[in-house]
Amino acid sequence: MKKFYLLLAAAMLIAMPSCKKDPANNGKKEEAEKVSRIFEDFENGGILRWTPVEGAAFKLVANPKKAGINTSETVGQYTTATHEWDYIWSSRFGDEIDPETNQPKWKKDQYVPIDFNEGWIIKIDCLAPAAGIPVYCKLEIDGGNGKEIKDVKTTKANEWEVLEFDYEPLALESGKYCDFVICVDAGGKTAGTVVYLDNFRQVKGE
Ligand SMILES: [Ca+2]
Repeated sequence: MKKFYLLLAAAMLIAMPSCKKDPANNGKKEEAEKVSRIFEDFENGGILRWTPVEGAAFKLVANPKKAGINTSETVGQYTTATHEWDYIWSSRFGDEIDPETNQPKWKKDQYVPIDFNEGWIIKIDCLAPAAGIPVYCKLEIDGGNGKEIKDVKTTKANEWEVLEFDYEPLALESGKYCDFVICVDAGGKTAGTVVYLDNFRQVKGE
């Protein structure tokens, strides 16, 4: 009987869920990802059109630190402004101008709304000068009305890391959300902080 209880206790230990949700990864070894969609990798001019707002600056640059988890060629460079809520937003417009409307053409084929059946987690690679910088990631539907994750901060200085945004608790509806808003140093007034972003992707959880 004693042996039975020992076995039972061992089985319960094995069955106990491990703590897998770790928004900022906190130095944990990255498990193999099941990437269902890549939204942006900034290679060859990038996939989306990014617009900086409230004084933020944003441009595509050569990867300043090809090492660790990100050895790709090109990344997005975000420089913060004194505004508490400076940000960048993505849209489905390309840089090509439609001669009829004189407006940028839509990139409809490249940008369909997110299907959360393919995963609730959005991951972004980030290279920051310091740990503890809050990075908000908001998903928006046409015309605004976004939902954001506010509890993610950088955890490393001068080293690529993965920022993880889990939208499952927000129970967002599939087929509606299509644009990103990224706010670095969210709520802070520090200007001139340069943070690099790359590999915006949708990942299936365990
Ligand atoms: Ca890249």
